[in-house]
Amino acid sequence: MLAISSKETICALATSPGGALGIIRVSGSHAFDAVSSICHLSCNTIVANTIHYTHITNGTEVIDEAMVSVFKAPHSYTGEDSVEISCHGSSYILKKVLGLLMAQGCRMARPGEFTQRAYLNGKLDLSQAEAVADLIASTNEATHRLAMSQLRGGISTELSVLREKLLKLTSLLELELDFSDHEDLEFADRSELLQLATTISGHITRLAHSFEAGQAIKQGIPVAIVGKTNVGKSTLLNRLLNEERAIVSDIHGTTRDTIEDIIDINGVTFRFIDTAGIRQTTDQIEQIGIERTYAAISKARIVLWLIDEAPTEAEVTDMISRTHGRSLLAIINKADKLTSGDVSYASVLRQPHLLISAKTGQGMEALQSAIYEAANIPEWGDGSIIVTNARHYEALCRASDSIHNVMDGLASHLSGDLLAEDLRQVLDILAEITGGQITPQETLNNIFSHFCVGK
Ligand SMILES: Nc1nc2c(ncn2[C@@H]2O[C@H](COP(=O)(O)OP(=O)(O)OP(=O)(O)O)[C@@H](O)[C@H]2O)c(=O)[nH]1
Ligand SMILES: [Mg+2]
Repeated sequence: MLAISSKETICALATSPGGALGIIRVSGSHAFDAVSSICHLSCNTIVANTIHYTHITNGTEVIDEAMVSVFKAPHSYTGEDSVEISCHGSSYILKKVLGLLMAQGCRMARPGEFTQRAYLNGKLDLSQAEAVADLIASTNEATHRLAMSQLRGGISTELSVLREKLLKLTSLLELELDFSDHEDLEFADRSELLQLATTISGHITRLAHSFEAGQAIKQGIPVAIVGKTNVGKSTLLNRLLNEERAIVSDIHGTTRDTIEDIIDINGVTFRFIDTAGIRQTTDQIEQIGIERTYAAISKARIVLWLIDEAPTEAEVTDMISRTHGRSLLAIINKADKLTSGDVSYASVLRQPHLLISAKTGQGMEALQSAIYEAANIPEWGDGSIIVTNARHYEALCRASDSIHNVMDGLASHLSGDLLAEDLRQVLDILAEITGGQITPQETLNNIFSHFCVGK
């Protein structure tokens, strides 16, 4: 079973060093006694969920003046008796207070141990516990919202909808099994069952596919800036970043290697990749740079194809085929130099395009909106769930395989009891995500080891 001894009382610094205040957390059955012995409070008898001013002392001298919050089980983050001591942020004080607590029998918490206890005590399911780590690591609006939605049970709710559908399918199958002797009785026919299984499979696939978007949002959506040499790719990167990040010159082939940097647009992080200009070359190094440009295209979700003259039909076809499966935005640069007599690009490009001047900044707002739109970020609040966690994704892929087995079995008239076994497997796999299923200790250790100490 889940082997974690909550008899051990743990303590740790919950805040980053260097701040004005430092908060020390203590949790476990001995927490009240331990804290009471280092200050002038009697945590066992004071009213739960209250905060108190006190002196932390080693018995002979006062170490700090502190505020102590007392939470009685089960009404605490961990579900155990817990105390939070807000001290002054001095590293000397904090070390000293932790030392006093350890002298009272507490031990230092491992990374994520407070949250692990919260999970084991049923305060959070596993996916919510994982969301806590994401919430702490969130750096912008998008990652914050994803973590918050998961913490508030977004994926758990979605999975319980799936579970309902799976249980319905299971019960229909069982009905078939129960009455299989009565050949004259009609039950949900197999095509109906297959239809239900297909809906479930679609639902699982949709969730699994959202992982790619989730990963992109977490790590920054990759946007490759590509095109021929000298079209102004590096100028565009610098303009977007508002700094002279890449070298700009009128010499063709200035950029030899990819250059990356991140920019937030509407609260979402985009990772822009300036690349070596595409042209025929005998220069070996430049050729390697161009290979990297193609590699950047294959890893990008959005490709900004910069041009400063009308491309040929062949060039358009080549770019469309290279960017298959990604959002391609054709961008005509150097608008400041264009005259109304210039070539009509529209017919050649075969797709919508934007007109900008990386040099003067013309069209940049429209470009940023187009990039945001191309990222296809689900509207917040429309209820769509985005999977951001690799463990959840891996489980969803396995669940998808198993539901496909069910579908194949239904199509090939496999016996009901074998089908029921596959269905049970799908249910078990989905339960792994929220931790409803007994989760192996190794998996738990792996999940919580990625937390910071004190959480
Ligand atoms: N008039 C005008 N010139 C521009 C504009 N954008 C870039 N340029 C100029 O075009 C030249 C090439 O710009 P770069 O940004 O180095 O072009 P690049 O596409 O990165 O070129 P490579 O790195 O060689 O592939 C520079 O002289 C820029 O000043 C623009 O919007 N208008
Ligand atoms: Mg360049």
